[in-house]
Amino acid sequence: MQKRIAAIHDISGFGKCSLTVALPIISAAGIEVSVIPTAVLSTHTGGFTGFTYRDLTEDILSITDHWCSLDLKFDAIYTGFLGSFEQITIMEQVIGRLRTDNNLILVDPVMADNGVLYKVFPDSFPDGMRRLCAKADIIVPNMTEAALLIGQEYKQGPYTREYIEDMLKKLAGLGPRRIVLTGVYFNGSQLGAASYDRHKGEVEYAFSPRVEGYYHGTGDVFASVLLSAVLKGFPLADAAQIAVDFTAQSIERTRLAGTDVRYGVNFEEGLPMLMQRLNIK
Ligand code: PXL
Repeated sequence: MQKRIAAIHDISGFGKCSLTVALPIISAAGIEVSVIPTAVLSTHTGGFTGFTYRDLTEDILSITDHWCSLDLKFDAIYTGFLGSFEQITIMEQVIGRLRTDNNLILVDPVMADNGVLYKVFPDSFPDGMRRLCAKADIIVPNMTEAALLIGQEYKQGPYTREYIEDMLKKLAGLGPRRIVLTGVYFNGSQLGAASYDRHKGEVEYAFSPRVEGYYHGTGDVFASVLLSAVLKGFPLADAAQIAVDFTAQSIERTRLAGTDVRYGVNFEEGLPMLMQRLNIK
């Protein structure tokens, strides 16, 4: 049967991130996506000034309740960028209402990058995010978000296996069974992700050649592919490799085109290859 995901992120009109990335990627994977927009912006907040920002905090629970009244069921709940601190508590309620015995809760704790918390969020945001992560089956933090979640100082790489594995275990200690940590590297030539499943007790790595430059929205591209592959039945480490490759190729395509890094990555031209890799006939 076709799978169905509830994606709960902002919609930034321009700049390819959150819902404008999650929708096309998950749909291309042959999975139905329903959305709850957390905020509507003219662009994302990374590098643009003067963006519009409409907070939709008040709509989230009404949308959820309407869905519940229709008895809609979701194979996964996928949360990303939240429009306000209050939305963290609301997201816990949404998860409480939409959770079933066998659906998957993926929380992407979108809040920081490159060692700094996004300036739209208060300093207390990581505390709230830590509570939300405790409700998740899978979390996909980058290295900055991971450090904030476990209350550790952010360190730039290259990292050691010991450092990454210690971090993964501390993250699993927050509650989620499975962690996929992004932005992991042991040398200058490769970049990727580390996955950890608490039940298996095993850390697995997925790398791809590093592409220079900081491109926006890549975390959302990564998480959307990862979740699609997991719902398609791929083991977590294989799903992470598919997501690392797809994200790195999207970045490389964008770098070759010389596009403004704020405009997001050209993931669209990679979708046919992704569909093949996910075995979509
Ligand atoms: O890609 C993460 C993200 C999502 N949504 C908005 C953002 C960002 C990162 O800056 O600003 C609105």
